[in-house]
Amino acid sequence: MDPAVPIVPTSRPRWLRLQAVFCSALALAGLLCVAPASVQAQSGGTLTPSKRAVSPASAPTTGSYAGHGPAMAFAQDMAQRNGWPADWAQNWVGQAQRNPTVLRLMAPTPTGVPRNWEAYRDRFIEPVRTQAGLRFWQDHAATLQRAEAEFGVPAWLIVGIIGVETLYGQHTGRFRVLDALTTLAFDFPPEHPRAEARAAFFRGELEALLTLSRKEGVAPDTWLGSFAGAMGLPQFMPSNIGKFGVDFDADGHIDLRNSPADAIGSVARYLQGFGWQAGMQTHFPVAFDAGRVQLATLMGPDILPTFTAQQMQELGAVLPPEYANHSGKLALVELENGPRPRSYVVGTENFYVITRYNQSSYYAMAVIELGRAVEALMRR
Ligand SMILES: [Ca+2]
Repeated sequence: MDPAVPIVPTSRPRWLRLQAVFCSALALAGLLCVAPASVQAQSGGTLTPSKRAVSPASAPTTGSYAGHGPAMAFAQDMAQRNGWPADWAQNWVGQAQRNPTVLRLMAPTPTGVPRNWEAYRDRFIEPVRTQAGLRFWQDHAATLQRAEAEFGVPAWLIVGIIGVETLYGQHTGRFRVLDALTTLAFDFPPEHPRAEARAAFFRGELEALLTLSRKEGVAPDTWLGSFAGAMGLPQFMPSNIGKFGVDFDADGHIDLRNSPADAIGSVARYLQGFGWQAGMQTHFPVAFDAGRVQLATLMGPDILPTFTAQQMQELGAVLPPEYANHSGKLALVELENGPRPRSYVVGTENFYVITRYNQSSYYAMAVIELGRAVEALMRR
């Protein structure tokens, strides 16, 4: 969950990704060819490593942030705000190492690469991942059931998210989070269209990391995660661990890297916090009345649920009879399929909740389909 980056942009490029950064999973999945672009978010990073080389002339060198003016000043401010010893904060920020790989991976990816839902889907809904998901569900069935009872979030959705993010903990990231966040906070790539805002975001995450370290009683340089600082099975950013982390195995610590129970409870609480509604479908099929469909109007709000079922039908969408009177707001979701025709579904408010984890309709669809595929294996 790094905020940031949609792995694959929604129907139009966005710079906001709320939760997850599964860079390791993406890289392994070879998604670079699928995603055009952007990966940035409020919280996070880029999912799709850029192929653009960092020019040697401008590439930051490695080195510590000890003596770095803005970093040291920020450490002092943090200490004052939080009542920490100033030398403690400056010592840890000063020990952070500038990491050029983090900056290279965060740089915007080239645009113009066609998106391809079918190719994207095939990377995630495949036997290795579904079998790992089956084992995860079997191993943690009681915990998943407890999370569903407590937070109203179904097991299949939690299983889908953790599977897409990290292949059930197999790829949680090997970057030192202290280095990644400090690098992004003080050396964010200036060519990024929202460099200032992104750097400010990462300064907030650095503060959250130090807060978390004090709370958990661990050294700030021990955390490992993605290049954007997302950690553990569900790839939570530090601030989201603070807001949504759950000690679901009741051992006194929130440990998203080593405790599947804590990861399960935290994912469920996160989705509940963003408004998951138990029992509501995520999406359903749609057809169009070719003679009167107003596609541009339907696509206008992108994935934000905006239309009533009645309004959608007035704009030429043909909904399945069982959803013709759906009571919540809806969005038309468009998925590109490379050179083949685009496909469409109608997303409900619950579909939108999943995109709060990663602002991408492709991400949400992959999570849903993986979770449902594993659920089917469980029922076999
Ligand atoms: Ca725990």
